[in-house]
Amino acid sequence: MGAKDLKFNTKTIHGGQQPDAAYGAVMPPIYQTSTYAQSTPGEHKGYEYSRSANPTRTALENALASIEGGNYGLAFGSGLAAIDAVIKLLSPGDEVISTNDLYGGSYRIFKKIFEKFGIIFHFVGMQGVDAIKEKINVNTKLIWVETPTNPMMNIIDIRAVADLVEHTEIILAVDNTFATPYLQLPLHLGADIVMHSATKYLGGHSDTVVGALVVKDKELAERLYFIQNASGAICGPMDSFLVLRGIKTLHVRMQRHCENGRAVAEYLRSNPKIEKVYWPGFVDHPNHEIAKVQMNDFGGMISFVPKGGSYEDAIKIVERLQVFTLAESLGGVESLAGHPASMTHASIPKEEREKSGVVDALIRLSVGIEDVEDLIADLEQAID
Ligand code: P1T
Repeated sequence: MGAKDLKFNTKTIHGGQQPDAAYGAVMPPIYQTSTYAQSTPGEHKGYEYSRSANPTRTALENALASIEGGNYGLAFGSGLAAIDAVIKLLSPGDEVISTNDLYGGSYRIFKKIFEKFGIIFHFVGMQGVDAIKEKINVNTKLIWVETPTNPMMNIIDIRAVADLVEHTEIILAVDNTFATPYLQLPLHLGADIVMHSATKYLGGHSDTVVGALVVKDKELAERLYFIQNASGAICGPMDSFLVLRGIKTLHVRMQRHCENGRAVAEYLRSNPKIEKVYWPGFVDHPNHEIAKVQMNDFGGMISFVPKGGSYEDAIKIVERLQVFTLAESLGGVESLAGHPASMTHASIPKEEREKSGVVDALIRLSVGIEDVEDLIADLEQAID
């Protein structure tokens, strides 16, 4: 049976993996080495220097390719390093169309790092393809989609965007951090590049910072590999090992994240002190129909606004939480709460972020895999 025929839950454990050649270790050893002995210059066992390749990173990259349904995986030192590599495919004068509701750090690298090198970024609402169509011109080289979006939980129709660029040279990249391949497979929906902050659900234990890219196309993989090696923002062997270990339980964790996410979203919606809950599983979520088609479930990320909420109200709630930890990040086994306006999205100017709904009172939850009764009781006491 070829690795490509395996079903998803089997791929998370076995995809791209073989017992280690030296002693049959079932988990790849952490090859904590910078270099590899050569018998004569240029003759070696497949590895010469760990920026170029490292066996533990190779094991992770193969696993990433397998679970995303791609052919090539690349692991980086962070999600932002992975994004950095994608933008380095471009040249001055090239244009990028990005969703206007996305992780603040992605916005920051686009605007504050790459704009000064002459790359032009357009931020548009991507709930319909018309806004994207309007911005496409001969200089458009990349469309950047994040879905569900961070933190507003909007859903972008990946197949519709892929159809729009199908017979063009425009690259479609999808940040799959919130959904993970358990919930959606962008490459199957027509995307060219899948990107991850593997720091989140793929790693799953809040113990490492890692980024990933997966592609199907060999030529694109070679261009990205060149950038990865030439720029050097690689993932180290210990971090590769941790994410690889995380991926092995991705499916069981995601199942529980989704179950708990649903219960917490429904609880928040039933609480009269809550004004608005953003979660794509609600049938009246504006993009619910797309979510139902392109995702297998709705995930464990939720945002909400307390009634009549102010900045201070939101801060009070997140400070009072006891089971939820107030922290940046998401996707770990433990539940986290965040205040986007002052934390993850503080790098986006206030009027920009408020346009996409990131108001001062918005609170974001990463619902973990604890007993959901404890999570709901914690929210109850903090909101009361
Ligand atoms: O933190 P890093 O591994 O570099 O990944 C950046 C990144 C990229 N894309 C999305 C959708 C993300 O959520 C992130 C990181 N996000 C957080 C740290 C956060 O709390 O939202």
